[in-house]
Formats: sequence, C-alpha cells, structure tokens
Amino acid sequence: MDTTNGLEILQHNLLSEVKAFFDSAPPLKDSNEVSEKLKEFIEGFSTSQGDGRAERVVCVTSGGTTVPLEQRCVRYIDNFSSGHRGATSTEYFLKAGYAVIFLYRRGTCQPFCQSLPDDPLLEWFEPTSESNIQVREQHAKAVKRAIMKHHAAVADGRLLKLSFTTIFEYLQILKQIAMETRCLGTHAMFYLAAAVSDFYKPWKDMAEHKIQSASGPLDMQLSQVPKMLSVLRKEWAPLAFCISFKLETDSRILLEKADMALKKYKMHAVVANELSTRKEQVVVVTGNEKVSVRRDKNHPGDDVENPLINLLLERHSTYIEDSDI
Ligand code: 9Z3
Repeated sequence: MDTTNGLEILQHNLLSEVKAFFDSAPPLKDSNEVSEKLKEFIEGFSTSQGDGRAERVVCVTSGGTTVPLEQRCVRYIDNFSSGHRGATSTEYFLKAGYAVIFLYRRGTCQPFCQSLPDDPLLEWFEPTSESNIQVREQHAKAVKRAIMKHHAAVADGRLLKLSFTTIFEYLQILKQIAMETRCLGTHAMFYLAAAVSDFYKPWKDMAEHKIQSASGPLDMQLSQVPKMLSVLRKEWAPLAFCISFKLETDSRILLEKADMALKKYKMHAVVANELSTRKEQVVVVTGNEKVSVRRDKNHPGDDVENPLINLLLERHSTYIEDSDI
C-alpha cells in the first residue's frame, strides 16, 4: 500500500465514521430554527461593506459536551469545563470588531457576566413597592454594565448565541455553522474552546430506559467520537481560519500533543493549556512558532484571553492577506 493510497483509505474511513455518527444521532429538535437564525445573522456579513469584502465572523465554542448513557437520559458523562474561556474570549472578539457566533453549553458562563455578583439571582433585587422591583444598590453598577453591553452586542446583530448539551447536539450545530459560514471564506474563524468528549455511546446501542442497578456492576463500552476537526478543516469549512485547543494535565506532554494535533488536523493554530494554569498562561502553537501568552498580573482583572485574542487576530489578518495574493 503506497502512502497516498493509505491516506485516502484513512480519509475514506473517517468520512464513513462521520456519516455513521450523524446518521445515528437523534435529530436536532430545533434544526430549522438554528438554520434560520444562522442565515439571518451571516447575511449581513457576507456581502460587501463598502470595500466589497466580507466582515470577520468567529464561531466560539464553549463549555463541555455531555455523553448520555440512556436514550431517556437519566445519567450522562460530563467534564469540568466552566465556559469561562469561551465567554471571556467572546467579549474580546466583539471588542475587536468581530461578529461572534457563541456556541455554548447550557448553564455555563456567558459573555459580560464575569463581574456579576456571586449571590443567588433573586438576591440581586429588592421590591420597592407591591408591583416594582429594583437592583440592590451594591449590585446596580455591575448588573447595568453587563445588561447594556450584552444588549448592545445582540441588538447590533454582532452576537448570536446557540446552545447545546450533548455531544450529538454540539457536532450537529457546529456542522450547520460551518456550512453557513462558508460564504465568508477566509474571513470566518473557528475558535474551538469547548471541551468535546472523545468517547460516546452511539444512539442505536444505547439503552432506551434507565439502566438498572440490579444487574450488578456496569460494564459499558464507549466508541470513539470521529475526529471532526479534520472534517471541519477539509470538508465543512476549508477556507476558514481554525484554532483548536489542547488540554492536558501533564505539562510534560502538552506541547508535543499540541504539535501533533496541529499537523494531524491541519489546524492554523493550536492553543495548548494545562488544567491548573489555564487562566494564567497558554502557548499558541503554529507551524513555525510557539508563543507563550500570559495574563498581565500588574493589571488586576486582566485575563489571559486579552493577549491571546490580540495574537490570534494578527495571525488571522496575515492569513487573509496571504490568501488574497
Ligand atoms: C480547552 O482546552 C479550554 O481552554 C478549556 C477552558 C476547556 C480548558 P474553561 O471552560 O476551560 O474556561 O473552564 N478546550 C479544549 C479541550 C478539548 O477538548 N480539546 C480536545 C483535546 O484536547 C481537542 S478538541 O483533544
């Protein structure tokens, strides 16, 4: 078997696995609505804005996917991701003039909510009369700021939020986004910060009802989730600028694994982060550099996402310029 032939077979196998994944996944409940929202959102950015160029649109994925263990799901496998990275990055992308499709796990961090009070929601407010309420004075500034910024981004048509819970929903919506943003060519970016399950139980092999404990210890085999990053790059959005994340808990293997992911999935950049230091420091790995990016500790409240997004914006600009030649 020569190398070209070998690669073709691998690619063919991957595409069959991907097809099997989507064919057997439970259909997305609001697929048409998602599609309509995407079309409407992207319409304004794909056409000429004076200079005949598309505007820049980034899809930020955020939070972790769940893996249901039963069709009428009682139990599922989850992961730690809080969605902080995705939500904070969204704010910086918006600030830089990008339009953002924020694909997030329900219940995880949202853009502009970082400085909101930790108190339970109902304790932010107090009644002023029988029928009126107001935000408590100590929270008023933070709440007003968050609401105004969020409202401005959505009302300007620059922020579209789509939610997922399961691995099935996540990949189906990601595919829809990729297909809809193809018209933006190199001006589209994928910033894949969501923590995506590597293993899953195919829908057709899943128990319909709650797994019974009376049957003794549970021995369950999980299948590997097909490597969608490859498919995203090659099939769904071949011109988009794609950034994936590599997470490890062992810093000794992190950069090597990020390098492997860069080459294997043909990403434009891989952001390497270690679980315990992920809010302080990341390393951006590209074909010819490894740039360490740190949070500026001299500026309280500054996040590592600030310098990270600045660096990626520059790389995206270079990518667009180089592709225009
Ligand atoms: C990341 O590495 C993100 O930076 C974090 C952010 C999930 C660590 P938080 O949501 O954390 O702010 O709490 N995301 C990607 C993780 C991932 O699943 N990567 C896959 C891999 O490592 C490739 S898609 O194999």
